[in-house]
Amino acid sequence: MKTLVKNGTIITSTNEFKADILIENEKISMIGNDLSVGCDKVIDAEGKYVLPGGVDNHSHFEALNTDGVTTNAGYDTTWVALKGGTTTIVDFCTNEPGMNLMDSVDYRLNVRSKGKLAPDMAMHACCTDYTEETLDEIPKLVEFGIPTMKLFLAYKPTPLYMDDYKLLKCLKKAGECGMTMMVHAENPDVLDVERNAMAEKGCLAPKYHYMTRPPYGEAEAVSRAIRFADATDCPLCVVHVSCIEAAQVIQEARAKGSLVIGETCPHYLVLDKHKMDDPDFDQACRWVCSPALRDKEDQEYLWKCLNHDWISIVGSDNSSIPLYQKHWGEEDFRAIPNGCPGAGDRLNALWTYGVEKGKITKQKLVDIYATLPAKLNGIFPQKGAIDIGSDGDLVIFDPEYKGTITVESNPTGIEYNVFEGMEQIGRADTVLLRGEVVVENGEYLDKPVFGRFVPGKPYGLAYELKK
Ligand code: DUC
Ligand code: ZN
Ligand code: ZN
Ligand code: ZN
Repeated sequence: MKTLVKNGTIITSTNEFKADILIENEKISMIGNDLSVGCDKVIDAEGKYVLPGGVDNHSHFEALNTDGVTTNAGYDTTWVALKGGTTTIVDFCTNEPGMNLMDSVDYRLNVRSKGKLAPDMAMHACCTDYTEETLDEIPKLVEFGIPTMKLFLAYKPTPLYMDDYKLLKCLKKAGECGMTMMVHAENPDVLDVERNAMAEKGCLAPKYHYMTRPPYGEAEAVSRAIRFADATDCPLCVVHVSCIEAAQVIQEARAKGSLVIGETCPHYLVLDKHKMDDPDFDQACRWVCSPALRDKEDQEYLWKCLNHDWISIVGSDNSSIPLYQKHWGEEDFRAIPNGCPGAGDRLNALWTYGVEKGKITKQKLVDIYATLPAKLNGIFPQKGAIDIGSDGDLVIFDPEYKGTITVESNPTGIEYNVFEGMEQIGRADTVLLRGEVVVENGEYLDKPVFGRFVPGKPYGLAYELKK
C-alpha cells in the first residue's frame, strides 16, 4: 500500500517547508519535491499544513477511579482523539481491583481495549494500589515497553494516595531502571484542611472545589517530588501543571539541571475557574478537575512557560466522565469525580488560542503536542516526527476552517464538551494513521478497529541528559 501526500506545507518541531510525502507499508519512505511514483492513493494537501500525528501524553479512556463503579466513556470512544488529530494516545493503566500492574496491563490490552482502539496507544502504568510487589514490577514494566508510571500524591486516604515513603521507594527503583516517574502533585493535607473547613461551614457547591485546592498546595508537592527525584536520580514528569506557583518550581529546578519535565493541559491554558461559579450544579460540575482550573494570569504564565520550555508538553488529561456520574450523589463538591474530557480538542485549542493569537509558533505547537510527548514516552521517532522511517501518521490541517466548538461538532464520547461555545480556527481535515486515511473532511471514517499498542524505550526524554 502506497499513499502520496502532495503539495502540503510540512511543519515539524523545527522547520516549515513545502514537500510531498510518500508512505509505504505504514512508514514514511520518501520526502521530497514533485515526487511521482505509482500510488494506491494520492492526497492533495495544497493550501494545508501537514503535521506529524499528535501524541497525547495523558488520557484516561477507561476509569481512573478504582471503586469499580465509576467509568469513563471507554476505549470505543478513542476515535474522538483521531478526529482531533491525535494518532497516538498514551493512556493510564491503573491497578484493576485486586490485580498487580503487569496483570492490569495485560487485562487492559487484551480484554478492555481489545477490538476497540481507534488510534495507536502507548501506556503509562498508574499505581493505585501500592504493595511491596510494586517495586519488583517496575523493571518488568520497563522491559514490557511501559517506561513511565504515575503516582498520586493526593487523594488521601484512598489507595491511590502515595505517601512519602512509597514515593521515595518507587523513585529509587525507577531511577535504576530507566523509568520516568510521573506525579499528580497536590499536598493532601492542605486539601484536607481546606476542604474540611469549607464543608463544616456547609459550603458544598462546585465552586468550593477550586477554593479548596490552592496553588501553594500544588507547588509544595511539586517541589517535594523534584527533591526526591533529584536525590534518587530518577527522571520526573509533573503532569497537569495548572498554576504559576507550580510552574515556577519546575522552571527553577530545570535551570539547576533537575531531570524534570512539565506537562500542562488545554483546559488550564484556555479556561478559568469561574466556570465553576454557575449556580446550576449540573453545569458547574463539568469543570471539576484536579488540580483545579485557575485564573487568567495562570493561563498567560503557562503559555509563557511553553515558549521557554519550562513546561514541555500539552496532554489532554481526557477523562470522559458522563454527567450522571459527575452528579450521582449529594450536591457536594467532594463527591464529584475529577476530570474533564478533551482528547479531541487539544490541537484546535493550541492552534486557535496559541498559534492564531501569536502566543506560540507552529513549530512550538508540533513540539508540545507531538514530538516531545513521543520523546518522553520513548516512542520517538516512530511517533511524533515526519521523517524517513517514522510511522505514516499525519494530520493535514486546514488553517482556513472557522467554527464554534459544540459537543456535536467536537465530540467527546459523552454529553458535554468543556470548551462548548468557544471559537475554533483551523481543524484536522484529513488524518492518516500508519498511511491509512481515518479522518476525511474533518469526519471520522469509522474504520474497523485499527489501533495498536506501541511499546516505549526507557529513559524517554531524559535519555540525552542521562548520557
Ligand atoms: N488526575 C488526573 O490526571 N486526571 C483526572 C483526575 C486526577 O486527579
Ligand atoms: Zn492527576
Ligand atoms: Zn492564581
Ligand atoms: Zn489524568
